[in-house]
Amino acid sequence: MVEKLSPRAVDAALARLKGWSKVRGRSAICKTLRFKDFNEAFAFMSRVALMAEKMDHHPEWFNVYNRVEVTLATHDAGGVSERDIALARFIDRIAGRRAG
Ligand code: H2B
Repeated sequence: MVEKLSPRAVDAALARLKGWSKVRGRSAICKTLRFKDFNEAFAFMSRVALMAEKMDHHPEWFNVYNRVEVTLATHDAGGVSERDIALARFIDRIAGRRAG
């Protein structure tokens, strides 16, 4: 069973990620990414979806055209765990320079 990280550990992890912040009122982290167009946004989502399946760890997300809002939390742990940090790191790595 994966452990929920302490608020301090979440802060420490956020400092090493790009553009992620804490969600108010719950233990979760979020980031909004913007792409050139829907095609790029959806390509990004497809890559994340494949990784999410591989990790058995799935994002909460919302897409409108070129914007993707991603929220990560580990439902089984009731908050942010190392799995969310790992997925966030993957997202930062594949999102490239354009998305921020
Ligand atoms: N994704 C996320 N974000 N949190 C979870 O706790 C989780 C998941 N649990 N994906 C997985 C699936 C679980 O429901 C399955 C049964 O392994």
